[in-house]
Amino acid sequence: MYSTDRCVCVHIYIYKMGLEEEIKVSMEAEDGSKKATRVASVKEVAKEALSRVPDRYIHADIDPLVCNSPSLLPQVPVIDLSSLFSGDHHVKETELRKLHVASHQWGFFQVINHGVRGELVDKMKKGVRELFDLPMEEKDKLWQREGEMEGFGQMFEASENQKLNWVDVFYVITLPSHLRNSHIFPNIPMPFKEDLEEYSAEVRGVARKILEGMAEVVGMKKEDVKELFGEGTQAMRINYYPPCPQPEDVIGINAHTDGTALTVLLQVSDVEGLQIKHDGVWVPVPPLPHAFVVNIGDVLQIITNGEYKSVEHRATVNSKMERISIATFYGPGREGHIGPAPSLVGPEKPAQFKTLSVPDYYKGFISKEGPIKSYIDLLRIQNEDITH
Ligand SMILES: O=C(O)CCC(=O)C(=O)O
Repeated sequence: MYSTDRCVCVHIYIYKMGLEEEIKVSMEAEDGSKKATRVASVKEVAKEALSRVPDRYIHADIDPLVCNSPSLLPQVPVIDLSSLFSGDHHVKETELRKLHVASHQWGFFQVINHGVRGELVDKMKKGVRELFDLPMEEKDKLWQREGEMEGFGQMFEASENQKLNWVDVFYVITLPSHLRNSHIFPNIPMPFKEDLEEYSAEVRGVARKILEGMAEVVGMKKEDVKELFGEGTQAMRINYYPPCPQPEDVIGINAHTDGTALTVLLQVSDVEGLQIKHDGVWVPVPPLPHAFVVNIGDVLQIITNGEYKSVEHRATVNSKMERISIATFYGPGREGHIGPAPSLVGPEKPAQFKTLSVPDYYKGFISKEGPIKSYIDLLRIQNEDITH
C-alpha cells in the first residue's frame, strides 16, 4: 500500500504559517505535472453484485493467520480505566501494573469503564453509518481535494497501478480546532458534526488519562509529558469496509504501525476484523461491548525510549457483513519535539532514538517512500552513535 510507483511520486509537505500548519499531499508525475487521482468508492464498487472483485483490490501476498486454533490464541489485555484512578492504592497499583505489561508486551489493550457516555458512543455509531450512506453527490462535497488528506478518499493513493485496500476512508483533523480544514469540518452534516465535536473532546480526555497512567508507571516526569505533548493534536480516520465476495484475497488496511502517539479505536460494528501481530502470530481483537481498543504508536515508543511498543496491525474484511471503525489518533502539539523523554534517559538507558521537531518527524514519516513500517528504525540511534 505504501510503496510508490515509478511514474508518480507522492510529496507530502508539512509547513508552518504562524499558528496554521497543514499536511499537504501533492501528486506529481515524473514530468512535473500535477496528477489528480480519485479512487472509486469501494462501497459503490461492492454494490455491483460482483462475483469477482476487480484486480486492483487483489493482494497476492496476504500473510495468513498463523494459528489454526483460534481458541488457543492469546487474548489482548483489558484495562479498567476507573481502577487506574481508584482511591484504593492496591486497586490502582494492580491496574497500573497491568497497563505496564500490556503496553510493554502487547502495545495494544482494550479499555473499559473509560467514562465516555454510552449514549454519545451510540450517536457516533449512528452518525458514521449515516455519513457513509450519504448519496454520492453529498459525499462529493466532502471529498479530498487535490493536495489534501482530509475528507472522503483513500490515503496515500500514489499511482493508477497501485493495489488498493477494500475500505472507504473519511479522515478529519479534529483538535485543536484552528487546524481543521475549512471546507471539511464545517460541512459535516448535523447532528453528526456536534456529536463528533463532543466525542473528540471526550476521547482526548481518555487518551490523556491513559498517558498520565503510563507516565506514572514508566517513571516519566509530568513536566516531560507537558513539554512533549503541549496541547496535543488529534485526527480521526473513519473506516468503512463493505462486505467482499473474496475476503481472503483483499485487505481492509495493510499491516502498519501508527505514526502518532496513542490511538483510541471504536469498533462500531460487532464484526471482527482488527488483527495485531503478537509473538509472530496475527491475533484478532474481538469487539468488546463498551470498550475502546487502544494502541501505542511510533511516537510513544520513541518518547518512552523503547519501553512501550508500537505494534503492527491490519484490518481484514468480511464476506457478508460491513464493518466500520473510528480510529482517533492523539499526538504531540505541532510546535514541539519528538524524542525520548529526558526523565527516561540516563547512563543506564541511553537515548535509543533521535529527537526531531514535530514537522520534521512527520515529513520523514510520510516521505517519498510513504509511511513505511520501518520509519521508526530510521530514527534509531546505533550503538556506535551512543558510545562516540
Ligand atoms: O479498522 C480497524 O480496526 C483498524 C483501523 C486502523 O488500523 C487505522 O485506521 O489505522
